[in-house]
Amino acid sequence: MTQFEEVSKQSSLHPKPVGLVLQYGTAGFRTNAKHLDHVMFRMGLLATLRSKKTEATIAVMVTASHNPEEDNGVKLIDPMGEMVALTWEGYATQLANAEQDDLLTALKDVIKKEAINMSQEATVFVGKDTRSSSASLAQAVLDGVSALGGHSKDYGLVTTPQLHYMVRCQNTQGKYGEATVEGYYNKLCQAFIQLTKNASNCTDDQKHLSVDGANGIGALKVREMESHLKKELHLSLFNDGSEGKLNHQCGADFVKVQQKPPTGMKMNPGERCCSFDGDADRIIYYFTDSDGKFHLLDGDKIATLISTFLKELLKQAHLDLKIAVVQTAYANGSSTHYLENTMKVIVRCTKTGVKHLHHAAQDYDIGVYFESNGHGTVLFSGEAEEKIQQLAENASTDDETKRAALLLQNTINIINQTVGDAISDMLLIEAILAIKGMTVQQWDTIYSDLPNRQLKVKVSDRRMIDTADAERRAVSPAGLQEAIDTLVKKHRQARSFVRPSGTEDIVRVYAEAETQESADALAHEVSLTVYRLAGGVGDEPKPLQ
Ligand code: 16G
Ligand code: MG
Repeated sequence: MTQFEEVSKQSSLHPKPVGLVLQYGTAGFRTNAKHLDHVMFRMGLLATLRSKKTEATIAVMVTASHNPEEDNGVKLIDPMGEMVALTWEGYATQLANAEQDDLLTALKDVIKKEAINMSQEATVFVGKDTRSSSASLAQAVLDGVSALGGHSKDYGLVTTPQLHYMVRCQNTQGKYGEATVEGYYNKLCQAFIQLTKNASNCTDDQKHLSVDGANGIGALKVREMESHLKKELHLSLFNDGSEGKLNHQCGADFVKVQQKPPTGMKMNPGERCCSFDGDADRIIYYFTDSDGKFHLLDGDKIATLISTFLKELLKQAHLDLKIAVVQTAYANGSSTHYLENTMKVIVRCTKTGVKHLHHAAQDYDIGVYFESNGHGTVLFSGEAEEKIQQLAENASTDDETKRAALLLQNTINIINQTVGDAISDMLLIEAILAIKGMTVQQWDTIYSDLPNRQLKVKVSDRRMIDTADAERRAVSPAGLQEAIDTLVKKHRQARSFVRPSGTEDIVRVYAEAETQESADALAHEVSLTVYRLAGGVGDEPKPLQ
């Protein structure tokens, strides 16, 4: 049987529902798990082609992140652990939407366009989250890989960032680390222990952190990692999947959007807590104070903490490296103001979606990128890593410089540079707080967030809304931006923008202002404008209570 006959035969076992159209969105395909079997098989095929093309290992992750348990999704991971290249997102959409009889034609089209040598070997890593649909969907991916004669390695249950990490390790011949989950824990935890070993300011109380695992894969992996941390960090794990439902009233997305604690978590006043999302590539910190007030430390606060720490170390090490923070339009205005005016670091704003931030962060010696929702990491250029290493190893370096260089070196090792990683970010944040002897309350007061509100508006076709300037301005429909500008002027310290969601069939509205009442009112007024100018469906948006 030829390769293509095999694909034909196998694909009939993963038939596409006629007429179903899906799009490879911001974070891959994502929809109800019932509609995804054929997509998974075809992503197995596509990943095999991508592996042949790049002559490297590629990975496929089965997850729908913070979406409800009934949904699932899939993302492709490129050789260095980054998101798959843009042109291949297009191929993914074409392949997923080809009707059953047209699949071979669509496949051959990719092979021709990319001039793929079909006799080249291919290897695909596969991972999945804890959703009940994930096992059979991951099997469909594996079937796709074998139909095209590719090799596969099934990592089973892993977090999304762990799979990104494995690919990078594999394709750099172990230079980045060992391509096993055990290797991942060893590298990160060793770095954590090295970073915190001289943190004399740190009391036992301060070594405690409560973690909301969103009832997902992150919870399993935190459990698995705990033994590697010895006594250096005491974790209390909640929403570990033993009772509650995945992402249901818990997890990083819930906490960030609702601005309240997750259910299922025991919180004492002042205690440091964090939430992961459903595939553990986002993290959010928070605490309640003695008056019961909830304090959220989101991606912007995390970026500020990390970049302050790095900047101090660079100064102590006398290293002249260019550091920048990359944010999106969702970044709280106070964070941008603080970073630019007090910390005096370069701040860049990109469109929403990890790939955009990641890309921009690559332009600097050190690029710290975080979305407010808690997805982020730090990228070091090859040259920056080399300079830091030389300094750490140079015998004539003086004590203070050497200490700073060693801390920088271990910071590099604790970070998963492929993508945002809740586990790695958590360890880095915990290490920084320990080294600085800083409480979560002190971290929180670095700057005060402007009150803000996010709302959704349902419209008949969200593509009617087009944006420019990193999504900060709407260029269509006509009149929308002018209307927003007029509304913003009615409030103090206000800002608002709208954008079509890349993951849901809705338009998102963001507003911030001097007071919560003002932010809520502005968000509502802008929602109404979107509803009226962009073809809202259902009831008109109501004012917030
Ligand atoms: C996805 C993106 C995230 C982005 C979010 C926006 C990745 C891995 N994740 O979760 O970066 O913030 O989508 O969703 O790229 P939205 O377009 O629905 O607002
Ligand atoms: Mg996620």
